[in-house]
Amino acid sequence: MSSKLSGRRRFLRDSAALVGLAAGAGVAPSAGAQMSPSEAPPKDCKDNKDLIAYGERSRYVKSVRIPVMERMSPDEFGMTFHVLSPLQDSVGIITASSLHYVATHRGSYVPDINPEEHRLMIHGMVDRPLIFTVEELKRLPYVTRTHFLECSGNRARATHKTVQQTHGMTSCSEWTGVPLSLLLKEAGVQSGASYVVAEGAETVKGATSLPLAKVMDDCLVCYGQNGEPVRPQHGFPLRLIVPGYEGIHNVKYLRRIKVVDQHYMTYNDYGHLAADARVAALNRQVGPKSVITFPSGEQKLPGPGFYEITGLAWSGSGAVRTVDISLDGGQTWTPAEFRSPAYPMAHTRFGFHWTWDGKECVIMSRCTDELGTVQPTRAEIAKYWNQPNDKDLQIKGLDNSVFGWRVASDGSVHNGLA
Ligand SMILES: Nc1nc2c(c(=O)[nH]1)N[C@H]1C(S)=C(S)[C@@H](COP(=O)(O)O)O[C@H]1N2
Ligand SMILES: [Mo]
Repeated sequence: MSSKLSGRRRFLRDSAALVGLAAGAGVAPSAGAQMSPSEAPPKDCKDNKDLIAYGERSRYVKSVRIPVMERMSPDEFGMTFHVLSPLQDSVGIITASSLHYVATHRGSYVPDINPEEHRLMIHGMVDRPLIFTVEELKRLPYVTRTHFLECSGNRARATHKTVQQTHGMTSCSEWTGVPLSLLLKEAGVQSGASYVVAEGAETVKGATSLPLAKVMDDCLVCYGQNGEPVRPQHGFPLRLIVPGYEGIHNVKYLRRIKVVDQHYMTYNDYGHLAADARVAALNRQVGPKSVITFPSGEQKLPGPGFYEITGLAWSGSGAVRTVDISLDGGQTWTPAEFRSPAYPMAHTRFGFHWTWDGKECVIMSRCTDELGTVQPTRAEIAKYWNQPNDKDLQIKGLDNSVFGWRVASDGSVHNGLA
């Protein structure tokens, strides 16, 4: 206890800004928190039916998703494919569903599915083909687990300014659903089966081939996300969660599971299949990855003093074991602390006490997962692929390279690749 207290005193002493904050705490709101006289007073809940029925966040909270830079959005058909989560404002490990990133295959609208009409069919190499309504699925034993999703398009470029742009195609939810293994055991998988093809119900029929072993291990047919039904953008009424596999395998609007004897080509394989086995291997399970969300691009430190560096780490191979922080562009590393549980295949929140001396520096995070795999640096990736480590480095598979933010002496924070 005494060490905790002395630790706390040290943060306050180390920072002029925080001393002011501590003295004022609980006394008066800061100027920024006061309502300007020109703003209308908020409506009282009792006068507003909508606010009683379904809550809204404070009108002072402005954090929003944005489309990716690299694709024209909306496109010539009026569609937006990839929408980025505002990681710079994230706290804890759960992404609010309304701020979860969205990735949609080319040509598909978010379908408007009536759950009473929706069916999930299990067929192919099974003894008893089965068709479930959503209500029937909900009567079965279920589990709730926390898992991240990440799109393989989530790669930092030098042109990106914020962590939303460099890393915003990952999010983490609490998912609730029936283990797919339970449904397959009911159907009776025949010998010789080795894969399943999972298919979505929307116009382009997003589909994926998955190894039977993975499916029997931990895949979930989910109807719940963060305490409510999965939202339409994330697959309402049923969505397959394939923990740790890159986003594209997590089929939304799930309507069909066909048990088969080999990998079948699907819409998803377009642009994702690779002749080089080393690239192909990278295209399935997300490697250990992490990013600092504060301080991050376009944020500004008011001056030297104490800051809590914080960020997210995750791995497709299991739980995060350690996160290290470098304050000198990757030359030396010091362990960070966990600020959340480290669930398998879930975002894990880390924190690190930092007293900034006001000098320019590059801050980085590095994740090691429970298999002992360490998040690679760009230099290591370049060496592995026999490429020069420069701005043109083409990282194959999902980019899980160590990433840094450059903190300039004026406190402004910039993309370390720029
Ligand atoms: N049916 C269907 N499933 C889909 C997609 C889709 O367009 N249709 N997009 C995939 C891709 S590319 C990703 S990265 C994830 C994104 O999930 P999210 O939109 O819920 O974040 O869903 C995958 N599942
Ligand atoms: Mo994706």
